[in-house]
Amino acid sequence: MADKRHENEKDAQLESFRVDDKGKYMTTNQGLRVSEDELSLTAGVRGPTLMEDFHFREKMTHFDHERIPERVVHARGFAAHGEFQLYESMEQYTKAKIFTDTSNKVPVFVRFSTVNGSKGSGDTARDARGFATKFYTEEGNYDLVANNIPVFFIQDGIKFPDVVHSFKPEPHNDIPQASTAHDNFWDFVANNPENAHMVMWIMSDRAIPRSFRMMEGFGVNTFRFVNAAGEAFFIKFHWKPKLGVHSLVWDEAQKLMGIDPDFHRNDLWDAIERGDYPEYELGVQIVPQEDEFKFDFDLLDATKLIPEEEVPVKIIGKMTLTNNVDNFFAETEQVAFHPGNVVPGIDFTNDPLLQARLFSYIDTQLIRLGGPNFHELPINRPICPFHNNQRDGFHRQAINIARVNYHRNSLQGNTPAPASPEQGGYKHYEEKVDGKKIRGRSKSFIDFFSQAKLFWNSMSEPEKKHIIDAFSFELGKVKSKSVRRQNVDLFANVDLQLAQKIARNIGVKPPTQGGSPVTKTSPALSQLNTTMTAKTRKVAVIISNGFHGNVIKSILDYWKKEGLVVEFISEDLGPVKGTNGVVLEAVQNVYTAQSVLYDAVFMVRGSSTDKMFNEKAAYFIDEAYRHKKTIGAIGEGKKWLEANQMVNKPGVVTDENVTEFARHFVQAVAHHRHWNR
Ligand code: HDD
Repeated sequence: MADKRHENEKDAQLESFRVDDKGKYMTTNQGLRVSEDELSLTAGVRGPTLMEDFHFREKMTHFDHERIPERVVHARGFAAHGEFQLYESMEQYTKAKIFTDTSNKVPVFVRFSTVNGSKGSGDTARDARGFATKFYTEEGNYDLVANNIPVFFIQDGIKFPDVVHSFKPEPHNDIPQASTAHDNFWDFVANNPENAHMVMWIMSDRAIPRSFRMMEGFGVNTFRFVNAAGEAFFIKFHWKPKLGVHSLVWDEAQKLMGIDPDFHRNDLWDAIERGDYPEYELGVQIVPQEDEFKFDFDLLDATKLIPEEEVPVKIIGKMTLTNNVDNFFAETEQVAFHPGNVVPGIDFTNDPLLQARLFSYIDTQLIRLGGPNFHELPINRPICPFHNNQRDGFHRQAINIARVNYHRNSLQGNTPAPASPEQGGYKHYEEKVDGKKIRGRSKSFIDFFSQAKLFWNSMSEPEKKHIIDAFSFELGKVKSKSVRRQNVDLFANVDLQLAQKIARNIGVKPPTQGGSPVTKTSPALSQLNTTMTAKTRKVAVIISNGFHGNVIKSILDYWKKEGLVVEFISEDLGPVKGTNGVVLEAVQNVYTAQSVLYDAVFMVRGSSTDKMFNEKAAYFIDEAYRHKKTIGAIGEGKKWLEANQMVNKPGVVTDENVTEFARHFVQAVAHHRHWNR
């Protein structure tokens, strides 16, 4: 791994825990040098293994206990280190140092995840993605535990076990893995209409991101900022990726589950190793307390978003991911997030989903990480000192030297002492709360369909088509006809045409009435309105010996300048020689490379005498074309496009002039996909 370590306080702390075994003697965990690691201690070469073989027992016992329970949700994840830099002080709204001190770069650790699948499932499943960030601030750890979808399935956390049970593999046979295309999930959907909005998002392109680097992140719940004067503001958090928000197509996502189940992991890892550090801007929507009831939905309802056109997202800083982890288990697996990890100036609201979250995250770590001391694990430790009277428990690291372990005391001057707010002590926002103890839901939470319709209205035509296709795929897999029909009836409340189209595709009688009257749109919700750039997009260059060295070199030089990443595919792995002494390195051949691994294709070579090559190359281009990707060809390569009637089609670049070709290709790649093909 290239050493691009970005030194900061967290990195320095982690450094003290890093262990390098290279060049060292092998020892037991007690430090005793081991003289033999392949042969057990036995009574004679053909005799039984002896109990006294402590080395064997230690090695085997440790191995037997290597696994810990996977996360009950978000089991499959991938993480990186980075830094957060604030653009401007937000002191008007919050006293949190992380949001007021622009001089400081705050170390962060970010874990991306799918929600549904097991730890060993594929990256490109149709699912929400987790986007959890731990800020190691000087006032303590602050966790922003976000998803790439701004709303949630349910309004009250007491239903979380129900929704999760419904989408996980069914209990009788543990099928299907990492998929919501089954009866239990859709039975839950139909019978819990509050999830209609979230399900629209899950059926949309947002649920099959192109890359972790091309996803938004949303805090979902409404949080609170509190400034030094004690004034509070409602806050929605947003991460906006600098590369824009882009998705795969469903056929591609399904194929990637087999061809490269680690597609998103590889993408993030490689980008960081190359120095293409992923960047996300942090934005906040700020609502003054007095505007709490200004909206046609309830700010405390996590199934609703605040349209960006109504309350603009104020961009306040940028996060850059600069380092891959050294050890997946120690860092990515053992990191423990908790929405309740806040700092002075950031507070909660009465959102019943958030309130439930505040209980669940600590509770789940106790079983997952095996005790109450997981905050001492290197990845979870704050960079600031921490002192209290908590003691003991499994795997305690700290050796608390004081005799006193209680408050109040006289033997230690009543320390560790609580701090006043002026001294940095956290003080909860003093919200007046007065009510009867009831189990009930506010009437302001009851509109389940207006924002689902707002989302539908805001989609472009291709996005709408993808949503219909996704519903048809998922509901088509549902065996119960009654559940299929119930869902069509549910989504008829959102949009009649949508429900009718799905009904036709899944063998259910199309509904004749329904539909939400909402006509509003929110352009910010459509991925067609996102940043379009070719930067870091991956191009497959299909090439063979004898290519025109100078021409290809000038194209590649230009693309490099524009930030494209190229990979050469030839008949054989190894050097590919062109004229003018230009030599390229083929790292893939037609046996290993598949079009779904790339954003675009550049055909330099013509057909071959090798039948297999011709078949594979033809399939490669055809598949890329069907997935609406940019295709470019020069010279001999053009024959492939002519043979497949692709010439002059949108996103197919064939300019004769080399400079124009290189430029137009980049422009086409920046488009992401050519839906008008
Ligand atoms: Fe959660 C993990 C995000 C609702 C209970 N959640 C988890 C992770 C993310 C989210 C990103 C993975 C963290 C990591 O990488 O380790 N969760 C969300 C968002 C929600 C949400 C954005 C909607 C606002 N979650 C939610 C509710 C509950 C939970 C309503 C329970 C009442 N979530 C958990 C958990 C997990 C978790 C069971 C499993 C592993 C973990 O916490 O550490 O506690």
